[in-house]
Amino acid sequence: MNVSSYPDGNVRRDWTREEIAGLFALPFLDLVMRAQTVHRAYFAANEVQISQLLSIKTGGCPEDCGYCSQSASHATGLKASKLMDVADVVADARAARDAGATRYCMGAAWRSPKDRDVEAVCEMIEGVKALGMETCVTLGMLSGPQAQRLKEAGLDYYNHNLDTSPEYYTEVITTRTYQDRLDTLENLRAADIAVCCGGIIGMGEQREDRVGLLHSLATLPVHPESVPINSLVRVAGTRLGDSAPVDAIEFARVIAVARILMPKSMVRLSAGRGELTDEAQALCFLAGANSIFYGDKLLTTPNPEESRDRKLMRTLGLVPMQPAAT
Ligand code: SAM
Ligand code: DTB
Ligand code: SF4
Repeated sequence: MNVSSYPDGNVRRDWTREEIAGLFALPFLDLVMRAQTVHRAYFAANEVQISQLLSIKTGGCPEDCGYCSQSASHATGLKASKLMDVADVVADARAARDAGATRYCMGAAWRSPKDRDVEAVCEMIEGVKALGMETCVTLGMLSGPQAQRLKEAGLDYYNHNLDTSPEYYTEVITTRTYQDRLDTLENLRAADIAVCCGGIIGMGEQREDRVGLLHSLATLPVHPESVPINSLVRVAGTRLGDSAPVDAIEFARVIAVARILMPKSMVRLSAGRGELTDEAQALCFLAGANSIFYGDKLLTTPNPEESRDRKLMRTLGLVPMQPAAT
C-alpha cells in the first residue's frame, strides 16, 4: 500500500495542516503501522544511514537561538575556538569512516560564513570526499554564490533547519527570520545541493507547532533529502535549558508523521538519542527513522557511545546503509 504518493509515483507536497493534525491524532499503533508500511515501500526495512558530526568552529556565535550552547548570548561555559585546520578535520573523518560512518557532517557556529571561510571549508570538503565519504556542512545562512562554490568543491548535503513552526519560531530565535531560512534553502536548491532540513522537538512548543513544522517541510518545493528530527538537548545556561523533557511516544509520533509525509526522505533520529532508552529508539526506527549520528559527541553535547549503538544495531538486526553510487 503506497499511501503517500500520487498515482504517477510522485510524492505529495500539498498536505494540509488538518490532514497532518489528523495523522497525529490516529491511534498510536495505526500511525506506526502506516509509517512502517510507507517506509518499506521506499527503503530497505533494516538499513540505517550513519553520519558523524564534527564541530569545525565552536562557540561565540552572534545568533540568539534559545536552544544552543554556542550562542554568545548564553553563559554555558563552552570554550570558543577558531576554525580547525584542514588536516585535523580530514584525520577525524578518516577515523569516522573506519568506524562505519558513510557521511561526514561539519558544523560551524556562524550566522553566515565569510567568503574566505567558505574557501577553507571547500578544502575540507575536498579532503573528506577523497576518503570516499559523502559530505555535509552546516555553516548558517548562505548566499547563492557561496552555495555554488560549495557545490563546485563537491559538497553533497547542506544542513539548515527550520527548527519549529513559523508561529513558534520567534519564541526561539530573534536574530534571523523564518524567511531567511527559506531563502537559504532556495539558494541550495538553485546550486543543486541536496538539502538536510528538519527541526527540534521539546522547546516548549505545542502539538500544533509540530504540525506546523512538518507542514512547512512537507510543502517545500522539493522535500528535503534528509529530515533530522532533534529532541532538544537541554544545555544548562541556555534560554531553553529548563524545558520539560519530550515524551518518547510523542517523539515517535513526530517521526512517524514525518515518514508518512516525506516518504522518500531519510528521516534522522538526530540529537537527543542519549536520553532515549533502547526501547524508545527501537520505536522510532519502527516509526520510520532510518538515519542516526554515530560517535560519542554531536557538536558540543554527548551522543550515545559507539559501543552502545553497535549493540543496539546488532540487537535490532539493523545494518549500515551504503551511499548510493554517484
Ligand atoms: N550555526 C549554523 C546554523 O544554526 O545554521 C549551524 C549549526 S547549528 C548547531 C545546526 C542545528 O543544530 C540547529 O539548527 C538546531 O536545529 C540544531 N541544534 C543546535 N543545538 C541543539 C540542541 N541543544 N538540541 C537539539 N538540536 C540542536
Ligand atoms: C541537526 O539537525 N542536528 C545536528 C546537526 N543538524 C548539525 C546538530 C545537533 C546539535 C546538538 C547540540 C550540540 O551538540 O551542540
Ligand atoms: Fe549559532 Fe547555529 Fe547555535 Fe544558532 S544554532 S546560535 S546560528 S551555532
